[in-house]
Amino acid sequence: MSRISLPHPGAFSPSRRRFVTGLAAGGALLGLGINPATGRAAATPPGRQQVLSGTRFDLTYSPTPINLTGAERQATAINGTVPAPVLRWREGDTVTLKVTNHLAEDASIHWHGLILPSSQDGVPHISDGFEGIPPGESFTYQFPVKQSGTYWYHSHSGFHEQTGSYGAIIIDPAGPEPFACDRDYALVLSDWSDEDPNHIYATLKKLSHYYNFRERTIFDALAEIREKGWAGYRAERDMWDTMRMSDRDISDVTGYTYTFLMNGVTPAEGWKGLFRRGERVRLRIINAAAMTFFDLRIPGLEMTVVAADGQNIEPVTVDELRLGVAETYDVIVRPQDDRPYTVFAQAIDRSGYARGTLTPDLALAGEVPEMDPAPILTHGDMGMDMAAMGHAGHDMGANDSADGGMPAMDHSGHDMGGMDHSGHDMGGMEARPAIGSGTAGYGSSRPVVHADTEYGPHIDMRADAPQYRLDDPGVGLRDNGRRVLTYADLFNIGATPDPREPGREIDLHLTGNMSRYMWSMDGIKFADAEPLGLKFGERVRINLINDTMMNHPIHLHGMWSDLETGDPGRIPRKHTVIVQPGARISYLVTADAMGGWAYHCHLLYHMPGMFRKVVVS
Ligand SMILES: [Cu+2]
Repeated sequence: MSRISLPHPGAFSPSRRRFVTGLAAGGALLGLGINPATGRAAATPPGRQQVLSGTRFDLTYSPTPINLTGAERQATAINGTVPAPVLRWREGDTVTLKVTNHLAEDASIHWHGLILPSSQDGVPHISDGFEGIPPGESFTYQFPVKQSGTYWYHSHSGFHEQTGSYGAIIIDPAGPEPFACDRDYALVLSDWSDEDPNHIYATLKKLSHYYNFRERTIFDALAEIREKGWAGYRAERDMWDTMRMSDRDISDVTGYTYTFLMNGVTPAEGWKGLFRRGERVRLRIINAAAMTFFDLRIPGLEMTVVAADGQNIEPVTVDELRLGVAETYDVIVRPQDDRPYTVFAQAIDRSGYARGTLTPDLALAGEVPEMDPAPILTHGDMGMDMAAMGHAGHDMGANDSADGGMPAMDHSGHDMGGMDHSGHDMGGMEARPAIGSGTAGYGSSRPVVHADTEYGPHIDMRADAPQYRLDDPGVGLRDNGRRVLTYADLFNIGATPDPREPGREIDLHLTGNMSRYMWSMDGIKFADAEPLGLKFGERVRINLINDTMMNHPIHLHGMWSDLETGDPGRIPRKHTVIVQPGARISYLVTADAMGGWAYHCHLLYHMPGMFRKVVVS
C-alpha cells in the first residue's frame, strides 16, 4: 500500500521528500509546469501531481493513509495520491482506462464534462449497463476523445469524492491551441475533512447549521437597530424568522471541518509553481471540492480567462473569478516582476482558503491577503423584488427595468468600466433583445409558476420574483472594487454550435428545506421522481429557478449546457452552471446522446435529493 505523507501545518517533513521521490519514479510531476510544446512535464518538486499521458491507463482505488491536519486518516485515493494523477489525453485518440477497486465498497469514475457514450459515463445505476465496480473487481472504460481542454474525473459512488477521489484531465487539441503559453499548470481546488463524510451528512440532517458559526449575536442586532431603527430591524428579522432561515447561511459545510487544498497542498504549506518574468502562464483551475465554492484571485496579476468548462471562450480579463463546485476555468497570467504572487482562493463563506504561489524562486512565498468580510445574503438573493423591498443590499438597477435588463449594460451596481468585452460590439448590444425575451441566446420569456409539489413542509421557500442575474458576480463579490467574472462575460470563441431555436422548454425548480436538510427538484426528491425524457435530436431549453437561498452548481451529464448569455451567435457551452439564490437561468441542450444520464446539483450532500435521471430516446 502506498502512503501519502504530507507535512502538517508549518512543519517540514522529511517524509515528503520520500513521497515526492517515490512519485517521480513512477511518473512526471507537475511542478515546473508542463511544456506545452512537448507535453512533457518537468520532474521537480514541490508540485506533487503525477501526470499520466498516452491512451492506456491503469487507475487503482486503494484505502490510503493521508495526514493533512496532524491526524492520520484514510483517503479513497486513486493510484495512491490526492488529487489523483493528472490524465493527459489528445483529442482524436481513443483512451482505455482500467479502473481497479481495492476499497471495501463499490467504486466508480465519472469523466466530468466528457462527451462519450452513456455506458462509459460511470454513474452507477444511471449510466447504461453500469452498476459500479464491486470491491476487488475492475472495469475498463474505453471511448474516443472528441474534445479538448480542461476537465476532471471523480468518483460517483457514495461520498468518495470527499475523501480524495478526484483528479484533473487535460486534453490537448488535435490542432493548435488558440492561446499561446509558456507554462501550463493544473490547479485542483478541493476541501478535505478529517470527519467521515457519512458523519458530516448525518450531522447536517440533524442540525443543518452545525458547521456555521456565523449566526447572529445580540451585538449584530443592536448594530442593526441603530442603523435601521426598531421598525426596520423588526420587519427584516420577521421575514427571515418566518422563513426560519439565516442570512448568514452561505455554506452548509465550512472551514470548521474543512482544510482547503490546492493540488492537495494545505494553505499552511502552500502549493508552488515556477515562472520566469514575462512568461505567459496558463492555469487550469478546477473546482474539485465536495461542497465549497471558491473565489480565486492573484493579487497583482490580471487573469485573462480563455476557457470555461474546457471550452474556449472569447478572452476576457478580470481580477477575480468564482468557481462553483465542478466548474473549471482556464486563465492566462503574465507576471512582469521577479517576485512571488499568491494564488488566493477564498471559500465563498470566507471560513478559509486554499493558497498557492507563482514564484520565480521556490524559496519565496507570496504575502497572504486578508480574507474578505463574510458575505450576508440580501432579499435579492431570496428571489424577492428588490425595488419593492427598498433594500440596498445590491444595486439591482439593471434588473429594475421590466425586461430584466441584462444586456442594457446599465450596471450601476458594480464597476463595469473595466470589463473588457474584447471584440464585442457594445454599441450593437443596445439593440439586442433583453435577457428573458424568449429567443435562442436570450433565455425564456415564460412566467415563473410554482408547481403544487412545491408546497409543504419539505419546502421552506419559493422565489417570488426570480430574476436573470447573469451580470451579478454573486453574494460576497459585489462592489468589491475588483473586476469579477460573471456569466454575462462568457461568449463562445466560435459560432453557436447548434443555432436552432428550442423546440420546447422545461422548467425545473431547485427546491429544499434548509433546516431539515432536504433537497429536491420541483419539490420532488430523486427517489420519488420520474426520469426526465428528452427526444433524440431535439433542441430544448431548460429553465432553472432557484427557490432556495443557496447557490447550486447544476451538472448535466453527456450533453452540453449552452448557456444563454445574450448573443445568439456565440452561445458558450458549459457542463456545470451555477444557479444563484433566488435567481433563474436558462440554457439550451441538444439531445444528441442516447441513453441514461445523471442531472444533479454537484454539492455532494445535496446530490441525494437534488438529482434527476435524464433519458434520451
Ligand atoms: Cu445544491
